[in-house]
Amino acid sequence: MSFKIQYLQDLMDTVVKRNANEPEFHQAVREVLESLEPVLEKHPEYIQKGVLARLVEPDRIIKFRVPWVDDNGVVQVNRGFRIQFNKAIGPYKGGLRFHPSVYEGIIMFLGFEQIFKNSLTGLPIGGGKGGSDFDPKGKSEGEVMRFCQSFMTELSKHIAADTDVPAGDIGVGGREIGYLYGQYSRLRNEFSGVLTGKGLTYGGSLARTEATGFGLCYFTQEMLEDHGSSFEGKTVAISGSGNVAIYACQKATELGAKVVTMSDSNGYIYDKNGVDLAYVKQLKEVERKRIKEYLVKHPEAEYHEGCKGVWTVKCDIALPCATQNEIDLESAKALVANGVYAVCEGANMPSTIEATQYFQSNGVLFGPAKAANAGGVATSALEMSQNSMRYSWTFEEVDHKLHTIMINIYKNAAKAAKDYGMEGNLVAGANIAGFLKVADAMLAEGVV
Ligand code: NDP
Ligand code: 2IT
Repeated sequence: MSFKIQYLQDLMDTVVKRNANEPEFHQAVREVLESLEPVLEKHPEYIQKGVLARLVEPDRIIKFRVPWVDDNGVVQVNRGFRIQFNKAIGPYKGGLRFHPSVYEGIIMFLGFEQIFKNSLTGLPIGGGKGGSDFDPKGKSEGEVMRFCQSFMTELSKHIAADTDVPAGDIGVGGREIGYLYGQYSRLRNEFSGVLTGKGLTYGGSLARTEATGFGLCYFTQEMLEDHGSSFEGKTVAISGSGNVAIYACQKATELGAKVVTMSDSNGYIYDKNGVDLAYVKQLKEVERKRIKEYLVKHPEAEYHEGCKGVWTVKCDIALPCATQNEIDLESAKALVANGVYAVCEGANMPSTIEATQYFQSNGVLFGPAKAANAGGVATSALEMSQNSMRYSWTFEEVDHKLHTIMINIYKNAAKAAKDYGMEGNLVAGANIAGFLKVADAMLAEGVV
């Protein structure tokens, strides 16, 4: 599709030309620019002051070699990235992803999305993202530690507690954050809140582990209640079986739903009795095994090879919590044909643009990632606050703050959509609400 405002079409063309071969980044930018058309019609100053042209170009892209020695004494070389996208409203903030599919375009799309998501939290955090094409799967503890130490040896030159504060994402959980933190602390000889998602013994926040999944369900609950519905008695399909999926499963179940699926990159399980989450946690968080092992304890459940099939399971609510573009148009059609009522995105950009439009034009309640999964980074910002205060809040205090933040994100996105004549369109609402705060800060701070 082309834009109504010629400036946006020209800007999109520039983005595509300047960042050739980065389709995920193009997709993320296109969606935001489309949402902003009605804002720019009312406020041409954002164009005149170059706000959009500056927003689509990161402050800096840091790209580095990560050499490490494997258990056989062989030197391995991976590539590391940190993209510091925008710091108009706070220090760069966003996760690190370790996955073989990581290249510059993935970090660009994630960093760009993070600007708007972080703004939506209402907390003072700018946008950034990083990672590596390193695959932690199948590596020994020693290999993971040496990789993390090498990665941080370079990254430490570019981050600091008031400058850029990384956290986890795919392939980076508590274990990796621990090794990264240890190396930073050693190199700088300081103890600061330079990473979030830390362990509870060295400055981590209670409820950060649960935050993205719990936040996703708080957002979904608010959206459902706004339409006279709830999780109570609903059947939920979840993809993924990592950090976000596990705690989304826990909270959806606590709120009265039955979660019937989980997946990994090999396949998915279907348990019509409701997923045994304690066993999934044991398999995934402790033993680091594949989801198909679920059948060892639950032979009555089904396992299917291939992760796409998860969207053919009949459900009322779908919570994609694995990866980008996991729901394409075909999967969206299958979900709608099975009567899905709501889709809320736990993963970043899990629905293609065509899938999103299909949900919206078929009356499915749709909660976009930037809004729905912002609970993780919001709680990271709460971890930063606690680190600055040298204090820690109880689980209940953090969880309560998270819940309030998610309700506000829903309300602000819904209101922005309504204010700009697109009532019910939370994709547009989230993009607009996230944009306005950053854009106004950029106007105030001048051309930088
Ligand atoms: P984890 O590494 O803990 O889990 C990722 C899960 O997704 C695993 O089950 C993994 O399966 C599956 N997965 C990963 N890549 C693919 C792929 N290419 N195809 C199919 N399945 C895949 O990561 P998280 O749970 O932290 O992250 C999941 C999503 O949520 C990501 O999109 C992330 O960006 C997003 N997110 C994470 C936040 C956080 O706080 N952690 C915050 C906000 C968003 P396998 O084990 O086979 O790789
Ligand atoms: O995508 C995300 O928001 C995250 N991976 C969490 C980032 C963070 O800084 O907690």
